[in-house]
Amino acid sequence: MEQTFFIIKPDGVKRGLVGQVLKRIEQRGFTIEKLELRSQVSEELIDQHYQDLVGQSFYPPIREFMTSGPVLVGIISGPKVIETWRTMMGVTRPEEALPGTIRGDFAKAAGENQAIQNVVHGSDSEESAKREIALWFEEK
Ligand code: DAT
Ligand code: MG
Repeated sequence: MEQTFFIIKPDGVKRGLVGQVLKRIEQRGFTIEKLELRSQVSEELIDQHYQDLVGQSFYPPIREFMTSGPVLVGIISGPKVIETWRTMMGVTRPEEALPGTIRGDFAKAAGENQAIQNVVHGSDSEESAKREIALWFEEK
């Protein structure tokens, strides 16, 4: 069965959105295979997670945001879960995310020079899902 990796980001946990996000996963019929609250994520782990973005000018605020508070991380499974979870999340920018999506319903638009805080993460391909599951859950 296909699996994907997701994060409820610090804004989602702080704003009390955990229940509503998990409800959508359950409602959609996906299986929660793993679920862990990580109270403090290291900068090193976030840099590895976002390895393709580390060099970007907007990246330092993202690192700061992602290490600013507890996150909930997990694995969900089901048919076509990678693509479907991305659809359920909505697009990256809160102001462009459609109503009905998690980001479109909950994410607050960022001010200038602020990190985009968009409530959730989801792996964007089978390759990313495998890499991210190993990074976050397997002993190194
Ligand atoms: P997504 O989270 O939709 O997969 P991504 O992987 O391209 O988007 O980027 C990861 C996070 O980094 C994203 O949720 C918000 C931030 N980000 C991406 N592109 C950005 C940009 N051009 N300016 C500011 N922040 C950005
Ligand atoms: Mg991404």
